[in-house]
Parts: sequence; C-alpha cells; structure tokens
Amino acid sequence: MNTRTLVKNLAALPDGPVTVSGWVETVRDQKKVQFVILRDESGAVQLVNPATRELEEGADAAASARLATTESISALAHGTFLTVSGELKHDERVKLGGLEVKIGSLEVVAEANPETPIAADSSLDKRMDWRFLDLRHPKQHLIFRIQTTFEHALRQYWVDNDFIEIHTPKLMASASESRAELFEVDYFEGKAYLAQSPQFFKQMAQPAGFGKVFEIGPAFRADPSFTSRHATEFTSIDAEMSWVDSHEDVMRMHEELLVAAFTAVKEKHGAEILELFGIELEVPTTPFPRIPLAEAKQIVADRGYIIPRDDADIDPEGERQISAYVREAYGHDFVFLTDWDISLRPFYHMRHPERPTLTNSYDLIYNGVEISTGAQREHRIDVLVGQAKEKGLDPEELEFYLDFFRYGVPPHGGFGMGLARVLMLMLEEHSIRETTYLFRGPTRLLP
Ligand code: AMO
Repeated sequence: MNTRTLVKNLAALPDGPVTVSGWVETVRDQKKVQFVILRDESGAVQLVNPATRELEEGADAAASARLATTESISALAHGTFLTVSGELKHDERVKLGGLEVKIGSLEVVAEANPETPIAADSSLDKRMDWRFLDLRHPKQHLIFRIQTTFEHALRQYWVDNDFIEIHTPKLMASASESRAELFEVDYFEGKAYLAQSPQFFKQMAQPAGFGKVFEIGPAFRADPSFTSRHATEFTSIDAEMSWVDSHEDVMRMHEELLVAAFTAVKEKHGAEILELFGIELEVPTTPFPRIPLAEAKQIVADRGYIIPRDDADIDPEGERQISAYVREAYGHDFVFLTDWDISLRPFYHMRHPERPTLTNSYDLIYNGVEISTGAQREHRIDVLVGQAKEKGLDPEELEFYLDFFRYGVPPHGGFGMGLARVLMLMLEEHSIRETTYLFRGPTRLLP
C-alpha cells in the first residue's frame, strides 16, 4: 500500500510515485487535459490528467481505466474527498509550489454535495452555520495553529516558573462573579450554576499551599448581548499566585507571560501571519505602560471623547481611544489600566491601602479592547466579609469561600484573560466568532 504524503512534504521528495489525499478545491476540465487543485490539512497541490475522452476500437483495459478516470474528474464536485496515486514531478512553471502530480489512479473516498452552501462572501452567521466547511480555509487553519502555539507557550512559561495546572469544576452551587449573567441548570433535586470564572477555586489553591496555579478552561456567562467580543461560553485563561505585594507583581507576571507567548507565535507563524493576514506581528516590550483609570479617562476626554456614562467606567470607544493614545505616546499595543474604583470591582478585590475608594486591580487593554482583568485579592477575613456585605452579598451563601480565609491564607493575586479575544486582536479580526472554534451566543447552540 502506498502511504499518504502530506502536501507540504511533497516539495522535499524526488520525482516519482506518491499518494495524496484531500478535498477538491477546483477542477479545470479542458478538452485535452484536466487540472484539479487538491487541498489537505497542510496545503494545496495541482493534479494533472491527460484526458481520454473516447475509446478507439480494440482499446485495452488500461485505456478503459483512463477513460473512467477522465469521466470521474469531470464529475467531481467541489469539496469531494479524494485519494490519488500518481507521479510527482517538479516543474518550476507550475505556479502552485513548482510541482504537480500526474494522476495514475483516483479514488473518490467521500463525495460532496454539488452545491456548496457557503461562499467567500457569505455572512459570518451563515459561515458559522457551516463552520466545518468554513474552517477548511487556510486562514482559519492558521488561527487554530496559532492558538495551539499560544496555549503551549503559556503552559511552558508557567511550567518553567513552577505553576501547578488545575482543573476546577464548572458546576457550582453559587455564582462566581455576579448574579447577573448566571446560567442555572437543574441538578437532581436542586439547582446548580455554570461557572462564570474559576475565581473562587483558583483562590482556594492559595490556602491549599499550591503557591502558583493556572487553568485554561471554559467559562459561562448568560450575557444576552450580541457584541463582537462576548460569548456565552468562552475559554478563560486564569492564573493566581501567592506572596504578591500588590497587583504590580501580577502585572509583571502577566506581561512576561504574554511576551513569551507572542515570541513563540511570531517565531513559528510570523511569516504565514504576514502572508495570510497581512500583519507583521509585534512582540510587545516590557514593561507595558500602566495608566491609572482616572488619568486614562482624562486623556480620552482631552482627545475629545467624553465617555457617556457617568459611572467612572471606561466604555469600548474609551478603550479604543486610550489604546490609540498609548500607540502614539509609547509605541505600544498593550496598556494596563490600574486603580479601579471600588464601585466597579467585585468584593474580593483588595482596596488600595492609602486610597480606600480604589482597588489594587487592573484591566489589560490590547489594540483597543479589554482582554483581561487582574487584581490583588483581599485575604483578611474580616475585611473580606465587610466588603461582601457592602456589595449586598449574603456572607452565609459564600461560607465555603470565606472558609478559605480562616485557616491561614497567603496574600495573593491573579488574572483572567479571554483566549478568543487575544487571538481576535492579534489577527485584527472583527469578532471572536472568527477565533473561537465553535461560537456560543444567545441565539447559537449549533453546530
Ligand atoms: P472578567 O469578568 O473581567 O474577570 O473576565 C476576564 C476576561 O475574560 C474574558 N471574558 C469574555 N470573553 C468572551 N465572552 C464573554 N462573555 C466574556 N466575559 C469575560 C475577557 C475578560 O477580560 N475572575 C475575574 C478575573 C480575575 O480577577 O482573575 C474575571 O472573570 O477577556
């Protein structure tokens, strides 16, 4: 049996017999010769077949087989999956990779319906309906190869720095962020909630003595909005570490981590990112700029944009404006917005020792969009209970969490970061639907 060669490996082979398998991208059916562009998961190759259109009298079995091959090529629908054995020939006149395969035998392994349901100009929603076809394109492949490299580099950094990987449960007895955006599910006689974040359980690792932990896993938010940056299920990248003096220590780890991951992506995929996305990927330099939120709002106002809501938050346009400023002033794509008002932060954020209306927390903005929230956590039980009450939470419901702080917990902090958002901004895509394998939103549960 001939073993299958991936298209990307053909270039290194000498002229001679090969077998390739893949999907039919195009067929050019000329009178004397037929061309098929075949794509597999590694690339595309031109197949060529001198056409046999009719049999002469007394034709042998080989001639009949050539006629059959010619007819089956004429009938090939886009997307049909083929295995072809033939002769590889290097020929620099062939535009596609300087080689072609002359078809010897051809097997239709799996036929495709002749009408392809999506085209290059289909709407994003339609493409999502047919995601498996949409994902066949080289650009989409690259997104998920980048994702693989990115996650691998995060793990490598954490493993090299003595972090422990944890997998926290996604079925919970209570909310982990806010009561809004909470999915409730039937759970035997009672109710359970889908985890909005691993927040409580990554913090639990601190009194458990794990020191430094990370998790890459799903998070669920019953967020009814239809923005380009929100999903109801997303992959959350989380870290939490003991012995921090403030959120500054968390930011330092966070930026080092991103430098490591962007370096790995650039090294492995930089050339392809340039070719397919037209982007010269930049590895950020450290330290990332840090701007207190109040100052950022002033900078944005000075640029002529007044954030409409008067509740001290920064809105998406404000994020774009501050990013534009940081690009101009520092030549940087990332900025930490620090010192958030307590009204904007959850009860578990530690407050600033000298300015108690502010928290030891940050948002990380990348190319105009928030990708992450981080903070030092309040670890003093009495202060924590007070802050929970102040936020209108019932400490009894939080008993399991509050217990973590009653038996010796080190000062700690961490962050959560949305995977699809980072990829979206890295590749200048317009929606996390493009950088999520299968998007989940208020009106999308399929496929
Ligand atoms: P936060 O709620 O800000 O913080 O979420 C952290 C990051 O997760 C991503 N994210 C989302 N991505 C897609 N769709 C959503 N609906 C969505 N919601 C959030 C964003 C966001 O910046 N527990 C804290 C983190 C911490 O303090 O450690 C938290 O969850 O990129």
